[in-house]
Amino acid sequence: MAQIGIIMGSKSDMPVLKEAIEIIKEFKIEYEVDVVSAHRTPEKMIEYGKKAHERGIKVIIAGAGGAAHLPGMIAACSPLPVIGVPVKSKNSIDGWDSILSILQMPGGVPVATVALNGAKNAGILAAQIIGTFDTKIREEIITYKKIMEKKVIDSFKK
Ligand code: RP5
Repeated sequence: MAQIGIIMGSKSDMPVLKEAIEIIKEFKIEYEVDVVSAHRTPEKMIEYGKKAHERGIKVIIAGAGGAAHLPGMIAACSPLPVIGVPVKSKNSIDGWDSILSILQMPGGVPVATVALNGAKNAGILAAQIIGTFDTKIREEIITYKKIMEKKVIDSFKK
């Protein structure tokens, strides 16, 4: 059963969001992926936000570019934690439009916003949320950090 829901405003966001998918696969967490647009498929978006937790999803990663309303609107409809990924899309001026659309949420409706195109970190953060109650995943994250540390140290041995 999928525990992480990954959604994006358009299929054109996939080159960015695939970095979240890759790291979630590394952590061996089940996930689902879909295209859900706040503007083009608003009813599907509301349905997704209202029902994801009933399917067993624990955390949602939502990526969008330009006037990036998807993460905030999903957060408005869902009781689950939402991680927002601002995408530098073809309709984005310079990325700031996407960042600010996702970051500047009103009080009461948080979206944990990662860096521009920061889908890898969104995947890691989602895994860490799963790791708060799943010790096997927590161990995977501890191992991941150890390997990362070793790679950095090994990359610059004097
Ligand atoms: C946003 O508009 C999507 O999330 C995407 O980043 C951007 C462009 O979408 P397409 O015109 O490529 O479908 O809503």
